[in-house]
Amino acid sequence: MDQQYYINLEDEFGAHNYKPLDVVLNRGEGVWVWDVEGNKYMDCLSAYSAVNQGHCHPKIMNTMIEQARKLTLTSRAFRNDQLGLLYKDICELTNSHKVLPMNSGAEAVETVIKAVRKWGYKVKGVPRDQAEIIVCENNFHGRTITIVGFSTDKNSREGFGPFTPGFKIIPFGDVDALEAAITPNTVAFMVEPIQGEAGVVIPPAGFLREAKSICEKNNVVLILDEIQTGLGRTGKLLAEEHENIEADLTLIGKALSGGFYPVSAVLSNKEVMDVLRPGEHGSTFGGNPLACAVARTALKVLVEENMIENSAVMGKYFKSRLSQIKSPDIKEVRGMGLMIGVELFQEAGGGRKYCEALMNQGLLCKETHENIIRFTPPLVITKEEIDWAMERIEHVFSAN
Ligand code: IF1
Repeated sequence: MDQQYYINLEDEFGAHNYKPLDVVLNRGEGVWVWDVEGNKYMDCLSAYSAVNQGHCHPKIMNTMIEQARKLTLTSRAFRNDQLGLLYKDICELTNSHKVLPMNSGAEAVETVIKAVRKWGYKVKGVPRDQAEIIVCENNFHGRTITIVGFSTDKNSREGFGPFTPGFKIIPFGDVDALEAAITPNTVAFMVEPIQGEAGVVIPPAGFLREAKSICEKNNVVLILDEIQTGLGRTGKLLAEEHENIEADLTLIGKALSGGFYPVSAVLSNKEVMDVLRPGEHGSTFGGNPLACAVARTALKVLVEENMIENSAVMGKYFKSRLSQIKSPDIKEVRGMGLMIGVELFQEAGGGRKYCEALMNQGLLCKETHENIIRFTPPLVITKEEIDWAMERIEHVFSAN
């Protein structure tokens, strides 16, 4: 079947909440994917950083198959032998004290909102139903009603109200605004170390460190959403390491399973988590043995196969090569590790055009906010593969 057949099926029977590039994929290996007609592409999106370990990593795949043969789901009504092992692995790797497993990133965000509110009432002494959480402009934390309620993006929010109260919005990277927004009812400040959807926006150096000290001073919980920046993407296991801090609560997801399966988790280095008692929170699939086994191997290969160091080294190389492109369309190249954004001038006519041209050259990436092209390949990418990509990227920028 040619691609059009599958595209027509999606158009006819599917919801139209996405506008994907017209490439229909059916196979992946490492940084490469193939479409149904056999064309090969380099994946420079990595499923929004969920396949940091590369497509169909053989060791993760093996674990998935082996565990699927044994036991997949018990619910949390009973225990399973993989859950405690995953907790231990995560805690040892990240220095956390407690882990709460969920499935999607949005669920991890919802979990943390519940936890810090409860902590506010039980521990901090905030009056009932008065808890406030501070978030940033241009945030992206997911798609649930509560989460889109504190989004500042029109598309994400418009038409979905009424929303959950209790959120205050400050400019990203502004410590003075953070300090000014804190009241006795503030329970938490939640922020992405680098804003992904906003267009790979890096805050001023020192922002997270200062935010941490302001939070500490005011007995406010610092929550870092590392669902996208975590697990090697920025060249460190967690992006917080660039500023030598530890958040009170950290959210991870996406690459926690290497893209095999939705697995997310809330990590806690403070006893906020202990306020959640039996019956107050959970999920049918959260912490299931298949998810835990897959996540354990996904973390293991990330570390053992030096993907985090590779992200740092290759990210630097990729960014420097991109910075050398001479094009009147490019306004800025920025990024950390293999989380790189190329911002175009308004006059360039939008990133979509470039993404389509790159697709025709065999390179898949995705624009964000019209004018920013994101390059976030799997962390297993080699120098030769970046050179291959750069030939195509340079060609497309010189042709336009
Ligand atoms: C879509 C972007 C990436 C996230 C952070 C929580 C979540 C995400 C920092 C929710 C999810 C996604 C979802 C995806 C597009 C995407 C994205 F373009 F919006 F910014 F990754 F780059 N926190 N990010 O980035 O996690 O519930 O989806 O598992 O199509 O909505 P989720």
